[in-house]
Parts: sequence; structure tokens; C-alpha cells
Amino acid sequence: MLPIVKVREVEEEKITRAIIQKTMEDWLDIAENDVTIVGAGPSGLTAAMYAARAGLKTVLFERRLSFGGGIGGGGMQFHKIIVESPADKILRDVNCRMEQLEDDLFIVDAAEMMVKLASGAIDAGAKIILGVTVDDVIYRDNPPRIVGVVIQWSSVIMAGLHVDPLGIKAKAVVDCTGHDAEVLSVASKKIPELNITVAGEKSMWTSRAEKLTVERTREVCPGLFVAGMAVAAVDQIPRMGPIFGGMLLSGAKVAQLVASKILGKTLKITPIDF
Ligand code: 48F
Repeated sequence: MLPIVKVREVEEEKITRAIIQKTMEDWLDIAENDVTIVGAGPSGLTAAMYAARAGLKTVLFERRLSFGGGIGGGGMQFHKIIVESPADKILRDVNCRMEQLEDDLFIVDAAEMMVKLASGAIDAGAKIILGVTVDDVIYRDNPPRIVGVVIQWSSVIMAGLHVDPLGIKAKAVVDCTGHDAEVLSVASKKIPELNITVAGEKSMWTSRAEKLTVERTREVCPGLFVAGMAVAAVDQIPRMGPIFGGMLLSGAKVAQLVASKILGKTLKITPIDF
């Protein structure tokens, strides 16, 4: 006879109380943080991992109830993506398996890369909050600067309900929202004195796009950084298609920039020298 597994009994209100109490403890802590990253795609997850490893209190808000952004779509839904050197060092850092195609060129399973990057960020201490949309920024003047983000439940936005949002303060905000550069876009529209223009990306030119995306990863205005495809949107850089080295490198570079600014010294926190 098979053994009977004794499943612990739990009262419903105990589940409710534990979830609410522990969630509130987290939210009280993250209401003010070192770095708020927006978007859990490849650049955001990489940025979160290295920022947290540098010892920064790191929060990542993702609109969807899942992470990975454009990784999961692979190349036209074929479940593989390409990564070129030196970004393979980042994937080695999270124990993501790769198959080498040629010198310095690798192919990776999309699902493995998503989960390993997310796991790397979480293990490093970053807090990933799913189902939250950043729909505005918090700013101050003299000089004009970004000091946080405005957040709302994605479900409230989808339902079209009129619900006032909440503000989260951060020493650095990083736009990793991908093709639409949503944080930069809202800042450029609502705070013209920041002089930000989101020109939109150009058509495909893979190698140029990969190189420029990494090079132009930067602090766009005081307090607001950009990484990943959002860099292409702001600087009219070409798109690159399903090759992800540039996204990983851009995420690592932005973490390095943020850490240097906040900590006031240049620590080597990634396997790459930028
Ligand atoms: O689009 P996404 O993967 O951005 P990325 O890190 O990488 C781009 C590549 O996936 C690919 C490419 C390069 O190979 O062309 O497209 O630059 O991930 C962006 C994430 O941000 C979330 C969105 O759901 C996605 O998971 N996001 C976008 N806007 C917001 C947001 C917002 N306002 N608030 C919260 N999350």
C-alpha cells in the first residue's frame, strides 16, 4: 500500500494575513530605494542583478505577470536566440548553457535565458515586483532631475479605472522598457526642461545596432538612466532582431554607471570592463 502523505491544514485567514503582512513589509522597504529599474526584459534583469550585487537596494517593476520581455518570443517564435561575445560572460555568470556556433558566437534556449537571468537578479537580492506599471516619474527642479517613479497596478490601467497611483523614490531610475522607452517618453512630454527627445528606432542593421546600443547606454538626465532597446528609441539607433548580446551588455553597463554614481567610486561589478 502507498504511504498516505499528510498535508498540513491551513486556515484561509492565515493565508490572507501572512500575504498582506509580508507584502506590506516589502513595500514599506522599497518605497525609497537606491535604484528602480523599469521592465524585466534582458537589459532590466541584467541591470538588476549587477546593481544588487553591488550592494544597492534594487527594485524592478514589470508590467506583466511574467519576466523576460522579448526573450520568450525568440526569433519569430522559434525558441532560440543568438548571443555574441563578450556577452557570453554574463550568461556564464548565471550558469546559462550556450552552444557555440563559431568563434565568439553562441545560441541559447530562450526559456533558459529568461529564467536564469531572473534567478540571477533575485539571488543577488533584487526585488522583482510583477503586475505593476510605471506610468510617470517624480521630478524636482534646480537642476531638473528625476527622483522616482509613479506606479499603478497594471490591472487597474487595463480596466480603465480612475485610481490615483503611488510614488516610489529612488536615487536612480533606469528605463529598460524596450522599444517604446516609456519612462523617457513620459518624462520628455511632461518635463520639457529636461530636453529629452524620443526619436524612435530605425530599421534593422544588426551589428551597428548592437554596438551603438551599448555605447549610448547612459544617464540621460540627472537621475534617469537608459538601457536596452530604449537606448535605440531615444537615439534613433537601428533595431537588431533576435540577437541579445547588446541587451545584456547594456544592462550590465547601466548597473556599472548607477553603482559608480551612487557609491561615488568605480567598483568592478560585472565581468566586462566598460
Ligand atoms: O522589450 P524588452 O525585452 O526590453 P529590452 O530589455 O530588450 C529588448 C529585446 O527583448 C528585443 C530586441 C533586442 O534583441 O529587440 O526586443 O530592451 O522588455 C521590456 C519589458 O518592460 C516592460 C515590458 O512588459 C517588458 O517585459 N514594460 C514596458 N513598459 C513598462 C514595463 C512600464 N511602463 N512599466 C513596467 N514595465
